Amino acid sequence: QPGRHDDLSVAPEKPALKRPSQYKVMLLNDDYTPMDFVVDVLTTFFGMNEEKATQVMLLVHTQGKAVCGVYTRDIAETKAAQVNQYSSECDHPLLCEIECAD
Ligand code: NFA
Repeated sequence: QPGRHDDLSVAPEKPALKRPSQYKVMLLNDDYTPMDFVVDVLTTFFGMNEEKATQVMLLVHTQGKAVCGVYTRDIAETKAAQVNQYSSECDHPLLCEIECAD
């Protein structure tokens, strides 16, 4: 019949898309890693400027841990692994871990 609408265009299905889970990359305090090295890690791996990196480093130092950034799972895992490998290569005990943010 003329003028009849196609059902699909009238009632579209909701697309089956979910927002990907977000993960926090946490930096952990220790008694041995030099403060300058931590600032260097935060500028190199997390794109922070010197001032922001110093703030986050001091937060980790005083609170025990702090968030360095929030990413999707693959990116968060890669960042943490890169930091842990670099620290180990430089003979510092500095560690990152990831935590689900949702
Ligand atoms: N606590 C370390 C020190 O006193 C500095 C540090 C800060 C280490 C943040 C790890 C993370 N040298």
